[in-house]
Amino acid sequence: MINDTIAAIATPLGEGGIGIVRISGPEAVSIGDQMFAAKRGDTLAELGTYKVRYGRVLEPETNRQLDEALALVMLAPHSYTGEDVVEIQCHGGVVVIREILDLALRLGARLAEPGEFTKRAFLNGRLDLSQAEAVMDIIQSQTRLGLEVAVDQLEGSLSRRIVSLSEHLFDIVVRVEASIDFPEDDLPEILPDEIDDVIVQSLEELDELLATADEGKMLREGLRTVITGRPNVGKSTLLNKLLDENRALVTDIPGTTRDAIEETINLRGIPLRLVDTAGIRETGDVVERLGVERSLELLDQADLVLHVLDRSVPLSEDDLALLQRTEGRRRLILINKADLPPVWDAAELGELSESPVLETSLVTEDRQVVDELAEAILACIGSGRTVSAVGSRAMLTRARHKQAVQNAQASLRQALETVRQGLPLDLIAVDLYAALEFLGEITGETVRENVLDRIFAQFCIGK
Ligand SMILES: Nc1nc2c(ncn2[C@@H]2O[C@H](COP(=O)(O)OP(=O)(O)OP(=O)(O)O)[C@@H](O)[C@H]2O)c(=O)[nH]1
Ligand SMILES: [Mg+2]
Repeated sequence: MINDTIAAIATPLGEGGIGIVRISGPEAVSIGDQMFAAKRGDTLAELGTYKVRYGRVLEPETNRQLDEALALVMLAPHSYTGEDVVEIQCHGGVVVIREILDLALRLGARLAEPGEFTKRAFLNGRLDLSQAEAVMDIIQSQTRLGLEVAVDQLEGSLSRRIVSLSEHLFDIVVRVEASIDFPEDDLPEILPDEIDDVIVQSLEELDELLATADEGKMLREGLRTVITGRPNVGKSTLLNKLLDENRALVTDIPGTTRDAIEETINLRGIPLRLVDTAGIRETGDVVERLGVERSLELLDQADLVLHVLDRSVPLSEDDLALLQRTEGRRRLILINKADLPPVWDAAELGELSESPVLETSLVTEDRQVVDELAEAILACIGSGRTVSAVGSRAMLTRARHKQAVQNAQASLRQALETVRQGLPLDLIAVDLYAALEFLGEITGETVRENVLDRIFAQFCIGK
């Protein structure tokens, strides 16, 4: 049972029109009454739920006024947290809002931990875990498409799928158990074929969900896209082109870029976190060498590699060695400077050119080049096809979801094998229960406290 009252600043700290201090818990209204005096003279306790008052925030110790504000009352259970909530909407200044929060804390509230309001909403059954996660995804969404997926998840798109699947499985478990417990009864015995069907169907549905995981993660976190290649091939030119802005320095001197430069672009709904890096080469220059080391580290962490080559100078061992380093990764090879006379062609890449290859010239003003690049990148990440069909489809947006689905599948496969080998039914029940437990992790039904803490710790303060 939650019995303390928490408070936090719910708006970003900075200067703005309004700032909100949110108080939630059994003492929220009484704390609110001790710090807020309504112009009308009535108390928040008298007010009732979903009511607002204009008035003054007063420090009871000194009777000094801290600000003019609105106080909003939302009583349990019909509030975000499911508890009594008071929101003080004051002027949005750093000092004023901190003073008001401090006052609430002096009056008995405890400073909320990150995500604690949402955690309470979850513990009070207002949201399930995947919906709680969606709240954070809405706040952090980087593109409209990412936002839509998050909103659908908040509305229960993923939960509904998981719950209906679980119900099917649970129904089977119940009947399996009945036939174990009362083998002599006249209960319609469950046939192995029927169990087989349900498991196969569940496995298929979970496969469908799993197929959304890469894209879901991509929409939420963006794709770490590292631009690599030898010096002077046009990496920074590529970054600028995709950004449509002269963000990175471009010169004809090899070794221009030293520090990695990161910018996010929206590629048809997918946030691409583009990193332009120092060109890779052996160098005696200390600063450049540090840049090269950093480039290689970034390259190894990339979700997508854009490897730029220069067609106007001979292909070198360095190019090939670097290409080998990212072999098998999600990669697009850009053969640049197609406007200049070529000194080699794509066939020389041999097997390495099994990655998608695009010949291009990045110096043209032609915007079509950007479209071609976008198409090539989308094709490379296997997107576009599914993204456009996202609709209100359930998606797995986190590694946690994916893991749970995979674990559930493993248990189901185990159960299936048991059925097919004609082994005793109680063995099936164990695996079906395990599968249900894994699925329950997604909605939070069976999740452990430490996992919960980890999830909510990623939230912002005041949410
Ligand atoms: N002709 C031609 N020149 C290009 C093209 N793309 C880039 N360049 C030129 O190539 C030179 C190097 O471009 P950058 O973008 O600075 O190359 P980089 O790969 O970032 O180089 P480093 O930062 O030194 O590793 C510049 O003079 C660009 O204008 C192209 O398609 N055609
Ligand atoms: Mg550069």
